[in-house]
Amino acid sequence: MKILLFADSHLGFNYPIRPRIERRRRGADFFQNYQHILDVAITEKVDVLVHGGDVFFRSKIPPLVIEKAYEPLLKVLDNGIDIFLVPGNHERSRLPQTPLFHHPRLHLFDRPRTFIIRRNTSEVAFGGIPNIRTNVADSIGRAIAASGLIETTAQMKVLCLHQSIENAVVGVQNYKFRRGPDVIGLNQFPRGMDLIVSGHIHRQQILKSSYGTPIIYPGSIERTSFAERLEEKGYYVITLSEAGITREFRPLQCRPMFEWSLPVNLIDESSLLQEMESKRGFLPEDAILRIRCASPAQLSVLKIEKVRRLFPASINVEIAPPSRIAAYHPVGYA
Ligand SMILES: [Mn+2]
Repeated sequence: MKILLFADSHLGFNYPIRPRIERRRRGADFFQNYQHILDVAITEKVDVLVHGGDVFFRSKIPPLVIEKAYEPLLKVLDNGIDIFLVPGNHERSRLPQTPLFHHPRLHLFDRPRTFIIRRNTSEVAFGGIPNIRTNVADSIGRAIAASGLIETTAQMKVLCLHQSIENAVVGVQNYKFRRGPDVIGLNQFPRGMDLIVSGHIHRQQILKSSYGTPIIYPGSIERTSFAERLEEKGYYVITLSEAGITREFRPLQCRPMFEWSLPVNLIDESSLLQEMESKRGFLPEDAILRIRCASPAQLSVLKIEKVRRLFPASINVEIAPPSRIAAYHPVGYA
């Protein structure tokens, strides 16, 4: 059985429906990679498509974005592909309703539950749990038991989640999740699972449970924050067979991110703008740029509209406060 696994598409991110100001936004990049993945699922005739959660960027989504996200799934379903959706934290563990949820090949983990997929002689059980927002360490055991995955008699068992798991790594500083109330311990997964897949962590990586089950994070399909600027983005194509599991990471096209730090000695507007002007030639034309101020004084003197005018319209520009002011938070998952 061939599975395509992706997660954290965050559709609706930087996708204003009626923008007050016309400028390049990043929202279309997310839809583009999303559509690319659905096209691959169809052309490579996968059996199953798993979305590990955070389909959408937030829980209140404009109807247009909901429609744009769900509409292309119908073609996937009509090609005989089963789709599994794990509600993530960004959709508050619930996805917006759609008539698609009544399609016999669309399987939603709206509560802990298990679906069995049969292809020729093989039989794979997919158990899943919607995102548990607090105290997952306490409740994950009960949730897995409630899913019915443990006692199913299918040949192979896949567990689908949207959670932080012990030893997962995020961010440019390689922050590593240790055990805690909101983290699942590697010894909390039951024996007898063949594969565990999860969304939530935006960096693609593979962990192993205490029983040796591979845990695959496909990562997000685009960079949602600068903490992900060094990460390759993509999805997995996985085959399950009696001989075992093979997996292949496929990269997606992503726009490059740059962070500039302004020299601390510059404080007046014109010398700051001049500094940016002298460096802009080093950027590729599809860059996403963050300009980091060295002091609160620089931040107060810079006007974003003026700064944006220095760069080609194809480059996204934002200004950030001095990094010591912003409290450190392990973004790069969310
Ligand atoms: Mn996410």
